[in-house]
Amino acid sequence: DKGHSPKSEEKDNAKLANSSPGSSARFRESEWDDNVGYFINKKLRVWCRLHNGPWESGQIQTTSGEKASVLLLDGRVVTVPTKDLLPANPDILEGVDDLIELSYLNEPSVLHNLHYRYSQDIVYSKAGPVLVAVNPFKDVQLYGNDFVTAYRQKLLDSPHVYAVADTAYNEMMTGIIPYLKLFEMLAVDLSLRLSSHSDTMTCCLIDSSPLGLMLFYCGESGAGKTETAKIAMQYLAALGGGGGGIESEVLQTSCVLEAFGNAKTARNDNSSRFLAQGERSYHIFYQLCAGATSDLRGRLRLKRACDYSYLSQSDCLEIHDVDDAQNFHKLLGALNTIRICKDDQEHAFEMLAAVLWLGNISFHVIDNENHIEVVNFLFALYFLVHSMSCRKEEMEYVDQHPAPFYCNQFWLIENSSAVSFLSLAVISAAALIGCGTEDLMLALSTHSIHAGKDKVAKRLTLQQAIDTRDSLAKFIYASLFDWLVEKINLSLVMGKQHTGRSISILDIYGFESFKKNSFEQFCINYANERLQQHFNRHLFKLQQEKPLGLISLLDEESHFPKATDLTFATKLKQHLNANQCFKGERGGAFSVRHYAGEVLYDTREFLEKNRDFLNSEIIQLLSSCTRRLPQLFSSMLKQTQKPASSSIKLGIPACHKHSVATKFKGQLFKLMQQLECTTPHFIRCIKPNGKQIPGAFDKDLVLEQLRCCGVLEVVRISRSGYGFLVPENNACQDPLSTSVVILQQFDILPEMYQVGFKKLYFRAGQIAALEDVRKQVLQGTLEVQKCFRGHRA
Ligand code: AD9
Ligand code: MG
Repeated sequence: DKGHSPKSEEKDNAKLANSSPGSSARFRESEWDDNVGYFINKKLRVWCRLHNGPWESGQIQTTSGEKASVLLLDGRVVTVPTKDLLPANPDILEGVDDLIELSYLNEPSVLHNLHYRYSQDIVYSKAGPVLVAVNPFKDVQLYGNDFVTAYRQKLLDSPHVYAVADTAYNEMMTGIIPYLKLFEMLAVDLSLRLSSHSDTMTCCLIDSSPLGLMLFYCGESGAGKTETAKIAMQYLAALGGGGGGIESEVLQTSCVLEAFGNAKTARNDNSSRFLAQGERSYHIFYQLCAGATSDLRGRLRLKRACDYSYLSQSDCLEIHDVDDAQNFHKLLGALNTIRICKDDQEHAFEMLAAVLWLGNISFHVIDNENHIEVVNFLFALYFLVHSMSCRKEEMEYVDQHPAPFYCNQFWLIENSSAVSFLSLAVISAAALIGCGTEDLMLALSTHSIHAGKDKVAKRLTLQQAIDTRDSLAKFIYASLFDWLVEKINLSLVMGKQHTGRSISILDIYGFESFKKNSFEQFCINYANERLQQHFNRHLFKLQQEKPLGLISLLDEESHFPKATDLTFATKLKQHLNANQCFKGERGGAFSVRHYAGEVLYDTREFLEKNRDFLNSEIIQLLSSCTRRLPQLFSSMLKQTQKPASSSIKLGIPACHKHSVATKFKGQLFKLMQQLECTTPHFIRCIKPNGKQIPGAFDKDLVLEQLRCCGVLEVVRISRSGYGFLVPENNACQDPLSTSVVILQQFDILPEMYQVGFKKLYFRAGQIAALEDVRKQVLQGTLEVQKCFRGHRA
């Protein structure tokens, strides 16, 4: 019983600790005056802050008025206002497993505890019911079979993902939760990161029956959600027997899903989803370009990653320490393990190559009104060199020079009709998709409008053509991803016996706040906001905040053909300025106060990204093509079949029934419904520094994350005593009398307890009864939370 007496001595002062909740925890001056003598007498440590700087550890020497002189650890003696002092925890509580064990829960104490553990590579801590995982950014010796066994056999009980996974597993096996179904759930964002276009989110379900248990990850981008999800899956796979079987298949799915679903961003080299220089599109494109065998390259007409404009425009083709070619081979292995057959693999690669080739299709403006034709001579020289016999030196020359170079060359022979239909990009894309080259060119450059009974083809403008091309590319990629998930799910359940029980793992993209934030960040942060609300509802029983209604306004404006980003910004300001979480900013900007901080959004491209329309020509093209993957487009096309007549009247090439934001919202809604039927296990991932380096613990950054995600509140609630159960007018008595008042108030009979000098002794069962009441009150209303926020303890 380590340090029982110091602890209980400290707890005599719990009144102090309990009276200092709220993010800016501090004593009320009167209380500090009452207790400062105690701190001096016992030489207890305090936290002391100089000129709003970092909190430092020290001991109070003397006080006069509202000032105290404090001896710091480094020997300096400083004089500070008492409001800049907070009680520190005794040494015996240094590095406790669960933050709720701390006598004082002020921010410097919590941060110190996490930092103390982190410096010893103990990256996991508990905060009451929540596991806090601080990203080590290096390999830590906490995983592997020995640890799995130790946690399974309860030889280890320190906080760990394994322990959370084990609890979930036990709950599942003992059937505490009825109606469990085998399935696995991953929410993966599906943005095709082309020309910084928009994101959508898809949930991958191995079985769409009701959710059982949910391991639930939250945290900023780069905090470690995906890695933690994988560690949990490792544990569960090991429990399932390890080698072979569904377990290893499940593990291999993350390799496949990551290749197709993750990309390098500024915050994370493996972000579960392009915006700026220095970022990449999905890993799979680079892997394919780097790792495909020469046979496959030939069949896919594949070039190097730098030859594709979708990949080359961000000036970032490689990631430090990542071997794309090697990862491609790992991916092939994983695809084999999860039994995606060679034919299907080949077809999937064809679709990827088609997407890359689509990106290389350029357009040529042919009149003053910006109408275009497809630039079908872009790669003509290249094609000629390869398809007709030409000198060897010419061929080498062409091979060594990237595409844009030819583009310039080509203007010279632009008028030659011999080459005008020989664009390698169009030809390759059409061949890979399985449609005619001319059909593809027509679909990308025109759209038909109904004039009475007639259909008239109209040329698109340059921007419309680019949008159409990019929408097609995104549509193919999104369909491919959906197809892949379906394949994985089928493969995992095929021929297996269902136990009817499941553990689900949710891993989403984390909260993002960059210098420039656009539609993508808005969607990502909106999703995180919803998940935070779920967390709050579950742990605090908090009422949901009133929604902003921003998406409805965006949709309204997206359907209005004359609307611009600026009219959208003005509309937002008109409608939302009264909302406390919204602020209209200068120009086309606005900011939203999210749970994790205020984010400044730039409305540029919001409307365009939200529309993301697939025009009827493209839909027809896809329905008529000899698809290599028959299932690939079918389900996606179903959603887009009926062109919205209103948009046709308006003459815009629009067919999607729903905007990106509306679809996104719908998917989130479905996810939230499923979450509501699970028993959640929350894991909060914390990013200790912004540089992705091991060892560095940026206290401000960590504190920011702890504050905004509610971890500090959870700790306070979890460990708050019974004091708040007492009516206010009884609260000022000594602890023992207060305790007796509580017992009387909740009808605990006198014969059920005995009052000692410093302690109360209960007969069996009484604590449980009292604990029940406490829980009910705690979870009952927000009022209670306010109650101990309001310093009534
Ligand atoms: V995002 O919202 O998808 O952009 P995540 O998923 O939160 O983000 P991720 O899991 O990808 O972050 O972790 C980022 C990097 O941190 C990883 O690539 C690892 O290099 C590093 N990391 C995270 N957790 C661990 C760990 N337990 N051990 C070692 C880790 N390294
Ligand atoms: Mg991730």
